[in-house]
Amino acid sequence: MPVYRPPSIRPSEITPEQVYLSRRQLLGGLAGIGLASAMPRASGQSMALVEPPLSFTRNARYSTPEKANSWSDITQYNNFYEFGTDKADPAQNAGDFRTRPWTVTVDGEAELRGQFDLDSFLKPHALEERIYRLRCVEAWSMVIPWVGIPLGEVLKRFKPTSRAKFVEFTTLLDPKQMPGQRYPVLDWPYAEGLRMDEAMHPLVILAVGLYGRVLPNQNGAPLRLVVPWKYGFKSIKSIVRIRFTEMQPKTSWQQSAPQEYGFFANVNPAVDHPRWSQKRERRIGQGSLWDRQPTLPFNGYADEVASLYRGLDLARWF
Ligand SMILES: Nc1nc2c(c(=O)[nH]1)N[C@H]1C(S)=C(S)[C@@H](COP(=O)(O)O)O[C@H]1N2
Ligand SMILES: [Mo]
Repeated sequence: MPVYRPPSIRPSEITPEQVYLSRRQLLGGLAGIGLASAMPRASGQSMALVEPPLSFTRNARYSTPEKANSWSDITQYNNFYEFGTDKADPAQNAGDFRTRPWTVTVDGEAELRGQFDLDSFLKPHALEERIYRLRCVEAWSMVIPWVGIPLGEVLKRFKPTSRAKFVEFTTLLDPKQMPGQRYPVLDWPYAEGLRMDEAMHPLVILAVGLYGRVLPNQNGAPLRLVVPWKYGFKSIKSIVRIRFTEMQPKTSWQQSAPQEYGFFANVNPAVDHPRWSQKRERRIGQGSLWDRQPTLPFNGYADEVASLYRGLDLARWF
């Protein structure tokens, strides 16, 4: 992946000292309640922690029994190039990112289109918790307890037409707030896409929270996609636009390196990345740097999704 190093800013520099201290005090005060062990002690936490916990039901059918990664693994080891390319950058640089008010635009091949305030966009849907594996194309993985809503139910509301063959997602473009966008690391804004049948699959969610709390900014607040059988880069963050299209949309990673990042991006241990093997992966937070576990086809979700790709040569359409 391209390398650039934005100036590194400590949280104490980007947050008024008073706010920074009161957040830390608040965190101290959380010790003793159920989630305390999973809650952050280090710097870089977001204001999400001062919002009330979300109410949701757990979806056991679509949750892995594996042990979830800690709050600090999930919120301090991130890919969010809009806030820098180092894993620690998003937690350091996204703290003041404004996620309200937030407008989601729905357009393209659908009977209903329009601009929606995030709260009205989400309102018809009940929140669910789903514990999913996330497999990054860089050969590491995590287990994350997301809170969100099934994407398919959202898309149906807008009555896609028969010409809608794909769905395109776009991240906010705002170089003032997103320092990484001041550098040509990717062709901003970040964009991703799914084929319509993939998008409608019940495993795909739009996440608004994790560990029962509002999403920290570095994890893609206020609204991000989660597609558990695909490499993490499909799971686009801070979405402002959802568009139904007839043609396959261009995705940022495909445009930057088409031979390395395909449109489908299905986790496939049999297809190596041109620069490294995909056979194994490192589970963040477990074992030593050298411990690797086998990568499962479709990231372990083959029973649910393999049928979507029947007849497709997955080595060619990677
Ligand atoms: N807008 C945007 N979305 C993004 C990215 C990004 O750089 N920008 N990185 C992707 C990659 S490569 C991964 S692995 C996941 C990481 O999600 P997490 O930081 O919440 O674990 O976000 C994905 N979504
Ligand atoms: Mo990734």
